[in-house]
Amino acid sequence: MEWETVSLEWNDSIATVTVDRPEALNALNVETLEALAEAIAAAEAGDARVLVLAGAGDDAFIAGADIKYMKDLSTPEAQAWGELGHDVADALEQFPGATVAAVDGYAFGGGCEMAMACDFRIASESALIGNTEIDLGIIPGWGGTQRLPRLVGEETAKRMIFLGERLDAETAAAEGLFGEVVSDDEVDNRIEEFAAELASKPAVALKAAKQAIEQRHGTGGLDYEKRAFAGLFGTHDQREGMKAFVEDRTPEFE
Ligand code: CO8
Repeated sequence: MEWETVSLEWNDSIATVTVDRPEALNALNVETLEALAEAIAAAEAGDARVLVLAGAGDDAFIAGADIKYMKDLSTPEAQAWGELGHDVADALEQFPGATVAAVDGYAFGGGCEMAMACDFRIASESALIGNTEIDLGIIPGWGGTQRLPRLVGEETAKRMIFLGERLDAETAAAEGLFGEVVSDDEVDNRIEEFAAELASKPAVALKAAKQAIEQRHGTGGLDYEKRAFAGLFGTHDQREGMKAFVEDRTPEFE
């Protein structure tokens, strides 16, 4: 299958899914999210033992959901948009093989959320990550309110989300958001090596271990987040926050 903004490449049983929208620092619009969903499904259908999720180029993993698309959405439209992103994040979380986010560059908002839906996050030294949605007058809408506290603990997650912190790689690793940080030159090799090691393990046992670990999490929080996120669309702060990003100025919140 061919997609305009997503590619799927195979190296034996390792599938690499790459988001490629350089003009928007790999931000996710509807077309790209739909392509991602199809690429992940194709990797699963091809029995990938490991899925690596990456962003094309050195500047960005995924700079978030596409703000230009999102800025004028109504609540029902935001609800559908939220569902689509949740479906992709859930597909990553429930992928039968191991998943690795290769975070080289910006991973903000929805980019951070896609990375958190993976089993592992390996970052380059220059990567920056955060659930930055608050500065747009919204909340994390693709699972961040549930997955961030699991990784970093509740108080730290609240600090990061309430303040919209943009963390450098070293800080993110110290807080538990990155599993590993590697120099910019070495990060691709390290991810290849780690993926090969994962792929060499017994696939059925790895899948069982992953599913057993996932049993700890219910879906109530994710469902609550979907409703809360959509409900913020149309508020003054959401309209102003996103308009200010597009106009490249500081927002004036109520
Ligand atoms: N959406 C759309 N376009 C973007 C985005 C984005 N998230 N990020 C960057 N771009 C575009 C810029 O507008 C710019 O386009 P143009 O050249 O046409 O003006 C181009 O990419 C390059 O960006 P910059 O010129 O800003 O590059 P810089 O290197 O100066 O800055 C940053 C890079 C720091 C990444 C900056 O672009 C930035 O802060 N981007 C926004 C990051 C952000 O806030 N992301 C979170 C978005 S909200 C979100 O993800 C919600 C997820 C949940 C959705 C749930 C839906 C229901």
